[in-house]
Amino acid sequence: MSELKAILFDVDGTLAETERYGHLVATNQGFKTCGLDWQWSEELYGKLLKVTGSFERITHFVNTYHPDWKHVSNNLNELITEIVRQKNINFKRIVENGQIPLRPGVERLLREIHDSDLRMAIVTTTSPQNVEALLVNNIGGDVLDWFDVIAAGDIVPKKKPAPDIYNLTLNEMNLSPQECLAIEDSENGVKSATTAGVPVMVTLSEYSEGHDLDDAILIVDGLGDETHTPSVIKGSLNGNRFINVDLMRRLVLK
Ligand code: XBP
Ligand code: MG
Repeated sequence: MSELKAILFDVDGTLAETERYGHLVATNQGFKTCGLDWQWSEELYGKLLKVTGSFERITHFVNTYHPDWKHVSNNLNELITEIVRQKNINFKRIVENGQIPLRPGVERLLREIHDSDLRMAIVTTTSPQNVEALLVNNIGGDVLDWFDVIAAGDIVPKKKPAPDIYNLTLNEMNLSPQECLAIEDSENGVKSATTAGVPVMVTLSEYSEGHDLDDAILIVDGLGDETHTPSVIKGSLNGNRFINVDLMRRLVLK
């Protein structure tokens, strides 16, 4: 039996629908800025999301769909690095324009946890700059201080589904996996948390369809709030109308 001490939040798909309306749009704009006629459809992007990290994802795309390009461009890594740089500029602008709101119930839950005795961390494959832009532009103030750790991007050798980013977070917070609960939206995220031994719940996002989420202890279609009770795909809300601190404590105790 463990007592819950911290909630570990994924970002993309979990806190906000950043993929379809943010990273995909920003990446396509980045291709154009770099003089490339590559444009990813929403469907292709859904397939490419199995590779986490924009740099890794674009590299996979070139190797898979444009293998000839390696011979044309004398430094593919330099080109992809520039595409990602441009993409993050675009993503920040999209977020700052207010086009990527937090999902329903996310701010409510973050505030509830912040006001409780529980700790919080961000555990994500995206870059720290993207995390900061999303949280500061949607919640503002000292929101970044709410998190003991913001574990993001290239600070680990292997991104999700590898457990590295969760292991790093547990180490920095000096917590055991069983004292935490991860909130994720994807197969890669569930695998990463589970491999690190962290119990994980899923809030389904627009790109969760078809993902293997079987290792999650609870699957809902959103966090819910006073006006909306989420649908439960796996597990139980134990009499709660939406995801809250009390429910999450019981999830881990079980
Ligand atoms: C999702 C990802 C990220 C984003 C793009 O991260 O895999 O790569 O798609 O962000 P998570 P970057 O679900 O772990 O938050 O361009 O910064 O990689
Ligand atoms: Mg995610």
